Amino acid sequence: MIIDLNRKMMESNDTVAADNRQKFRQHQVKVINLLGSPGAGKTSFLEATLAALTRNYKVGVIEGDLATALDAERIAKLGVPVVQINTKGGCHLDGAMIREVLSQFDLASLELLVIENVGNLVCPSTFDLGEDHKVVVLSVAEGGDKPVKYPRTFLEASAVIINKIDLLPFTDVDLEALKNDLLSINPNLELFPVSCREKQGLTPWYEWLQAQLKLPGEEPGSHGL
Ligand SMILES: Nc1nc2c(ncn2[C@@H]2O[C@H](COP(=O)(O)OP(=O)(O)O)[C@@H](O)[C@H]2O)c(=O)[nH]1
Ligand SMILES: [Mg+2]
Repeated sequence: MIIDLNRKMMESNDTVAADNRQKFRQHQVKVINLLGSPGAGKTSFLEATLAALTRNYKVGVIEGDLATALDAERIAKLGVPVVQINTKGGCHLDGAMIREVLSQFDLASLELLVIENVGNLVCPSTFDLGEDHKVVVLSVAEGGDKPVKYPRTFLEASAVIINKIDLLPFTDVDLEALKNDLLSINPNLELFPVSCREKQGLTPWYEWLQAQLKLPGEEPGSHGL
């Protein structure tokens, strides 16, 4: 008899992720699973987002890392509740890891939870964590061929942050061609070209995020940013 361990593992992850999702809904917390290669700028993007958001929204962060707590220390400096998950070499977070740390947050008081996944364009995309949206940070320094080489991550995402546009003149990336490639993989993607370093292009992202955070019946923009 051949047992498909991979399928069994995914089935059990889906069950845990569904429980997580139910808990998030019960507490009206929106959850973003932030994906991308090592060095794409996930933590920098999160820092920029938190700086804009935490004036008006209560946000928590889970930092997934292979070995260190460096990113969690960066986030803690912003006064945001942050929990570090150390995967001890594991290449992705899974639903059970998230479930295990949820008791460390006061979910009832949060409006948004951002989970920075382990830097990797392959494994994290197959593990549902219970999030509302997967958001991918892709930097132009990685080269323009990454979406077509790693389509799965982009297929399941709601938005792609095209980061480091300040470096475009030093790369051979054609921004319009990159956008077309992304949309040919997933026509529903929201695309946000930004520079976290130069603080460029972030306003449309803040507006999109704010629209996701709106509660049923709430006026658009009632929180402001
Ligand atoms: N030039 C440039 N560098 C950036 C930008 N955003 C992040 N970086 C740099 O890219 C490196 C990796 O950033 P980090 O946020 O740690 O990436 P992560 O591994 O995806 O979390 C750091 O040296 C950042 O300063 C950007 O918009 N432009
Ligand atoms: Mg990081």
